[in-house]
Amino acid sequence: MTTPALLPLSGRRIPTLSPGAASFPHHRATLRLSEKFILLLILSAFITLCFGAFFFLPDNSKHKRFDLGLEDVLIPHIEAPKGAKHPGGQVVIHGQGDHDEHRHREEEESLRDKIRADHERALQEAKEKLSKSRDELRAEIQTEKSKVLEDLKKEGPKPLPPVPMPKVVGVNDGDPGEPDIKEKRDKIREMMKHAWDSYRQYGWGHNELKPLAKKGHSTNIFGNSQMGATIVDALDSLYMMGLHDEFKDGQEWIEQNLDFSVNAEVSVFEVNIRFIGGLLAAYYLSGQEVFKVKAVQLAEKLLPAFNTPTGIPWAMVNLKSGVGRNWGWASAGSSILAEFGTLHMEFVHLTYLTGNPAYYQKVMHIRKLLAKMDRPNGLYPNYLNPRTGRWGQHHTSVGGLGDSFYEYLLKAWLMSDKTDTEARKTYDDAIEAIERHLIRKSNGGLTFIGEWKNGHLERKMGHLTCFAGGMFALGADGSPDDKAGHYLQLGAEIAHTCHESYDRTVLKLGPEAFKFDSGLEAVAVRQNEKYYILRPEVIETYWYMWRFTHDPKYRQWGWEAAQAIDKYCRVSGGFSGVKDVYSSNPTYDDVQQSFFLAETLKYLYLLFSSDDLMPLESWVFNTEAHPLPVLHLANLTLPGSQGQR
Ligand code: DMJ
Repeated sequence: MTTPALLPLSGRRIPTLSPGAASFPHHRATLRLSEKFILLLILSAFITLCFGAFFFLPDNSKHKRFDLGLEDVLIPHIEAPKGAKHPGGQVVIHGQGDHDEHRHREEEESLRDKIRADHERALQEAKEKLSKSRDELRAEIQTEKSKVLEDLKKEGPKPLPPVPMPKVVGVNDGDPGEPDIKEKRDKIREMMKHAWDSYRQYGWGHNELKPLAKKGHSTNIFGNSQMGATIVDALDSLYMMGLHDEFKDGQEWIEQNLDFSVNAEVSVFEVNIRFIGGLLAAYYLSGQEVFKVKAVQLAEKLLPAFNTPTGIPWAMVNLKSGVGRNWGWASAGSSILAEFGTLHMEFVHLTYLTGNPAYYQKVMHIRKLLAKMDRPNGLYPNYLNPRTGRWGQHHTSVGGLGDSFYEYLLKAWLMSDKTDTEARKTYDDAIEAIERHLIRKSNGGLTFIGEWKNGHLERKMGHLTCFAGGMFALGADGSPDDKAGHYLQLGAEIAHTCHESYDRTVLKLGPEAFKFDSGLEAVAVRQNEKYYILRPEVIETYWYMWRFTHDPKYRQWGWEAAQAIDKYCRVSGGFSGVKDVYSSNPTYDDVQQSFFLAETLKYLYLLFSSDDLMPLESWVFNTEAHPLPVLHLANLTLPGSQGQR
């Protein structure tokens, strides 16, 4: 087909002029005719020139061919004629001179015929095009375009390369044995069913549920589209709890409705931990391809977020346009440590499953960039500007804005079967600085993790920070200088402090943030810090501590929390957060968060299951509690990883 760009678009068909038409249009029409003629003339002259030049070209056939020695690379393999040396060496011909000369002449002749025919065809096509109107040409281009699109659609997404399924261990019933524990576990499964059924009935397909208004709900982290966040987030919990009909129902919705070609601006971090993490976990647990395919489709849509001057991704990206930006509130246009630092686990799995090195390279680039930066007091500030590559405000926390960055360093090491020692070392160094500057004991003897703000320690701890108890316990084994005992102890102390923050409230549910100041110990002061929104972090730490110590108090504390949730957060349309845990008559926030099904109920269920359900030697839970299998990277090279590990 003639390249549309070469077409003379101004060369419309000459309009038939009615008598009495003004002379100006007639003049323009005459000009077009001559333009057209000149163009045709130039085109024919050019073709004739090429055609003629061909006959004057030197005869290259007598020259040695392939003398650059590149043929082995560019041409798979050419069988050398008998008696000839391998191409690239001297060609030795055995008494066939005349015969070969004759063959060359014939080849040349047929080549010339072919070129002649091609040129004539091109000339003919050009003539035809010139005789068409602009509208006709437009219509032709449009038809071609639609045909290409149609063909592309028919082809569908390219199938992913098959890769060996990592060892999937411990996906079993996890029956705890003891009847009283089993009873508790059954109660948790019943709570899961109530949360799911309510969402199924009132919020199906929406991101979350408003359990009092009994309708769908969404926050800006998912954009303005209905992406079924609760379905994706809940899948693996349903699977582990043996709720297989519900799982199937969710799978069907995903197959038929989950589409990422939407004009929605979403949080890269949230979509990664909830959707990609959720889909990957559902894939590994069930083996259903659809989850893997959807995870990869979504990941493709997140990649444009990395198109920044430094490669540090934007916080948000529009799934359709690929345009990214940062939160308006984040220190002078910064990206957030806990957001761009919480992609590693999922992205390594994406590269493993697709063979596409891009994912791995993106997250390794972030790691390398951070490694080169100066850190005030060895601490990582929560804000980093993706344009300049400089830190924003010097605020460090192990809670909101910082938390899962540290978690993913440790888990990158665990997930690599402990071969990613760079990640482990970075984690150890970061924790050492945190212990030195952020971890203190209160007057009443409670260990807490404060927040570092421009050289000053704020003696306040967030509910989010409570996950760190579990993280310290998980990282104890393998810590430097044989400090395993110390970190397990630190995990226990944080678990205790966080339990106190629950125990010192009226509802026995923890506030969003609590202080250790002016005689205050683990209690919230400000009204806007007294809410509980069904968060998992405290229960998460109980579960890890249970796995590592089997101290029954962790099951006891977990059960207290489960009962409190069932008593104060349960409503007929699901579960809701409460606005004040110190009030005996709390009001609801009317949101059933998707992480309640993904994390809070899953950790509770695991707490009352036997340890052989999802053993920690084989699975690593992402920050949204989606389990990903350990990859035995010692036997595996990830595409794009050469020389980087
Ligand atoms: C979850 O989405 C994840 O755990 C995240 O890392 C932080 N907080 C929420 C739940 O509180």
